[in-house]
Amino acid sequence: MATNSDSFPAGSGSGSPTVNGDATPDRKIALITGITGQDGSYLTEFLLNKGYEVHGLIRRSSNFNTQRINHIYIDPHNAHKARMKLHYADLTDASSLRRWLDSIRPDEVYNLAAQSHVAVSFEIPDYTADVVATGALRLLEAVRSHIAATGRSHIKYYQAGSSEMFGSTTPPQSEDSPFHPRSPYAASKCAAHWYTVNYREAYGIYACNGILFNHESPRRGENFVTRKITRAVGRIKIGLQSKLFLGNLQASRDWGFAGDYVEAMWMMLQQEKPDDYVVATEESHTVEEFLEVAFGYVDLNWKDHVVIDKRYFRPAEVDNLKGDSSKARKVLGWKPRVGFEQLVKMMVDEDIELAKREKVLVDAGYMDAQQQP
Ligand code: NDP
Ligand code: GDR
Repeated sequence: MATNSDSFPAGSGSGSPTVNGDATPDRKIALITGITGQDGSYLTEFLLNKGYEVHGLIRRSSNFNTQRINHIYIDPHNAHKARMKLHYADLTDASSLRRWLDSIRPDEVYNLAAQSHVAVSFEIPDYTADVVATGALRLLEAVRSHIAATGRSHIKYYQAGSSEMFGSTTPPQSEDSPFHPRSPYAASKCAAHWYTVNYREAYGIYACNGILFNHESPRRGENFVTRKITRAVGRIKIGLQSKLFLGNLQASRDWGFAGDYVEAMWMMLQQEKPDDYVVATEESHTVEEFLEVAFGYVDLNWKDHVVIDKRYFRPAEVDNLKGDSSKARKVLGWKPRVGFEQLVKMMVDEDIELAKREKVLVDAGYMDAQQQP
């Protein structure tokens, strides 16, 4: 990211001149938690293209965690027109959330931050609940008290809800389907969902829940099954790896493209009234079908490489998710542009290129083939 790393993140520090809420009357200001994640990066690009000023809250880590947004970062010391600004905060730190809201004075708040890995949530349930459930409550409360203090009642809030909340409910799942969460992550997302509904009903806040089904991309975290598969396909094809260890291949998911889904988030906040929406492709595929397409695309047979490893099975599984997104299609006018096969091929293409770059490092002796950068 920044060559002058000491200065990062841009705009941090109270009273910083780069924090300019309400700066330009015709420019909207968005605040995004989870900006360094898959969706945060696509949403930032989308909002910048719409002319927004985008502020992202990032958490402190011992290494830079901004790989997904490096390409849109402009060092504020080198450019006056940097429209993406980053600030240190954490969903576990209520004071940081209120402080940045007061200072940035956003028009729209997108709460995307989460410990978002379902399997990991069984390992760290307490932390997952703190970030995913109570973190959303902290942010809603910060919005409520910010509005009470400033009168800025036009502020809008988006909550990143998940199809995991439906859990074992029979598909197709719509806004009217009951929740039956099957993990600490999913139960925490249900709490965040109801906090959002409650703050809308109790305080009249413009707050929406997007209930998004799985969405993927070349920027997907490498320990989610789709990216784990496409990374392996790239590395196997280039000769850096031979085996891929996976868990349950029979689970079905409604997989869409993240770039399409961030548009739906924005659309929800442009309506006259706040509401909750399911966002999905309405098509479901098993992990095995994903394997068939991904390996088949580069003339490999997944059965020659995949090894089942019990460690990747979950204490409780979500077997079948398939959304009914008719409300979002009708009310928002949203529809997905990228289909299943196109998505898989897009991810494989990018990961083949990535594996080629790794191979150069391996051949030059800068990297061990077992090690990933
Ligand atoms: P990612 O895991 O890629 O990104 C999560 C983001 O949250 C990262 O920026 C991460 O920061 C940040 N974060 C984690 N913990 C904290 C914390 N304590 N305080 C502040 N920030 C934190 O998720 P996605 O982009 O895929 O998903 C975005 C949101 O949508 C999440 O809430 C997820 O649960 C939800 N969702 C995702 C779906 C999907 O298929 N992708 C489907 C439905 C819902 P860092 O980079 O430092 O780790
Ligand atoms: P999910 O995504 O749990 O649906 O949550 P993930 O890709 O982790 O799992 C999908 C399915 O694949 C099966 N699976 C494996 N999963 C992983 N991660 N690793 C493996 O080796 C493996 N083998 C099989 C899983 O058991 C599961 O059935 C994602 C996250 O983005 C959440 O934050 C989001 O809310 C939901 O999607 C919608």
